[in-house]
Amino acid sequence: MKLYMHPVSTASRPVRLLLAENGIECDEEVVDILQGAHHGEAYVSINPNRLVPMLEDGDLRLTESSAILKYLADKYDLPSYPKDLKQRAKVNEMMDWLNTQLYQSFGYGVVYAQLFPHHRRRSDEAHAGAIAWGQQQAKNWLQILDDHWLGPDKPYLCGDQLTIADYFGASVVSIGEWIGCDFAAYPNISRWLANIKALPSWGKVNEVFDGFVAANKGREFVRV
Ligand SMILES: N[C@@H](CCC(=O)N[C@@H](CS)C(=O)NCC(=O)O)C(=O)O
Repeated sequence: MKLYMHPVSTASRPVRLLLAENGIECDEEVVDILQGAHHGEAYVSINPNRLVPMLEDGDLRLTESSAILKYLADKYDLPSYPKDLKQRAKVNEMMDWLNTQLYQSFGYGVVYAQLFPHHRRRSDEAHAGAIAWGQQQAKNWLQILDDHWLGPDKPYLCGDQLTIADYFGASVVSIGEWIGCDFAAYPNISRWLANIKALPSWGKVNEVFDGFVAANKGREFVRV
């Protein structure tokens, strides 16, 4: 099995966390998305999306981090993707919500918009307006994550047990650290994120990402 990935990538980090936490052997190939390697012929010919991660398992090529997490959890029979119909439906619901609601507005609308030149809008005014809109949306979703999905008691997103939604969600939320967000305004998110960061493999899997976070300390950003 081989994972094409980049260690700083939001969508690659949860897959690498699942692999590390469960001691699953998997070759890794870094696709240097920061240097444009995902646009090179070699990678485009196997993944025209030009995105990471992508998993190769024999004749299977799988994109979409959420699908990869589910595939690996099923393949290795992991308890983090429950088999019970209703419990699994709740994990799927959470992952879809994270992917389509929070990640879109927070990741693309706020964080990437401020970090990556290819996310810049046509004029300064349009760019600032897009970020302000993303910020407003992201704050709404983060408040809902804090109040509704987590609330004061749940240690994990889907209840008392860690699930693949936590691997995914922790990556999506922690990208905010890249622009200096500390989530102090969201006590339940802070508490939950600390639970996921306490996983034995978190530090190692996220060390490159943490380096990027440290490099941005002191820079000005629009935050949530
Ligand atoms: N929906 C995809 C998103 C993948 C994605 O956005 N990958 C980013 C890194 S986190 C990427 O490859 N970006 C390259 C680019 O934007 O040029 C997934 O969940 O796997």
